Amino acid sequence: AMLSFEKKYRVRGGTLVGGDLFDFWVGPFYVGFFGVSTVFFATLGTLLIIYGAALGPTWNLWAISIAPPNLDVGLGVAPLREGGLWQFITICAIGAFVSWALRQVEICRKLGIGLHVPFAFSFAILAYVTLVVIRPVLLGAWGHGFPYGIFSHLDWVSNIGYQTLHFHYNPAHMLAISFFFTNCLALAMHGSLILSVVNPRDGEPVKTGEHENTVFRDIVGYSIGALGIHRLGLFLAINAAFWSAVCIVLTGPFWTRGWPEWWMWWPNPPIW
Ligand code: BCL
Ligand code: UQ2
Repeated sequence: AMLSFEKKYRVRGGTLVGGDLFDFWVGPFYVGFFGVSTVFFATLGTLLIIYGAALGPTWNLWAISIAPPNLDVGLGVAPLREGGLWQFITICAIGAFVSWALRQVEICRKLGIGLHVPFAFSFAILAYVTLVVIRPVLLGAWGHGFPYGIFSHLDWVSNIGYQTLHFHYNPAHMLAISFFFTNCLALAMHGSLILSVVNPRDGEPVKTGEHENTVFRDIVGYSIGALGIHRLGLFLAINAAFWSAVCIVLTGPFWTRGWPEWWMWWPNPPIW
């Protein structure tokens, strides 16, 4: 359902490719060239996953898994049943994620707003591409990608973690986790603050920015401000994804020993 005022924002133009050709909506959804390509890649990828599941030994949703090629395939192309499906699905996934980001760009251009949303989403794509393309290429085999399955990808994470003895000692992993947790704190503070000002006692008017600032000045002596909290949130979220990508690309291509060993400089500083 389109709200009456939305119509005036449904403007022509802003497309990156195809001019007016794909410049249309389906119900509430803007389509565009990248809407078409998103649907194409997402549908093809999903069908390939279902095909892979049909080839496999089980329909148990938790146990279905589509594995990358064996390591001896290196960076070559594998037969469909021996990792080729994984390669095909990976191409579809990247095609769909990048199409989705570019569709966000077109919508932002139409509306004349900043590109912050696609910019932010691109960090999630970066983390995924690091796992299934950048790191496998650096290590010389597609087999270093993670398998597409619920429990199988958890097993992959655990195995890769223990290969370096203690993944908590990976300094970029530490940073990423700290950003995820701080992000959670910031969103809890923001969400609860906004709900608190729009839910005053019965009969009282909804409160505004003055109250928002005052409650945190009274509690911690500082308010970051209504715009500031959103800048902080975006900063924390982007850094969480970015340092995740860094922590996994370091593991193998740039650090092959146990992560605890990376800290061997720490007990021998020039001071203490
Ligand atoms: Mg660890 C990775 C936290 C313990 C080994 N670990 C991560 C990071 C994150 C984390 C920092 C995963 C998030 C990420 O990459 O996001 N680990 C974490 C925490 C603990 C922990 C908090 C903890 O103990 C409290 N980790 C351990 C233990 C090790 C270990 C010690 C195992 C024994 N950890 C590893 C390994 C890895 C991690 C190995 C990684 O590879 C992973 C990492 O850093 O990967 C980069 C990034 C986000 C994405 C990749 C998602 C991308 C989304 C795409 C673009 C879009 C999807 C669309 C979707 C399909 C459509 C949905 C449609 C719906 C209808 C909406
Ligand atoms: C704030 C503010 C908001 C907020 C929040 C704060 C009016 C509506 C949550 C409080 C934020 C602070 C004190 C920063 C916390 C820092 C970290 C690293 C978590 O001041 O302005 O706007 O939502």
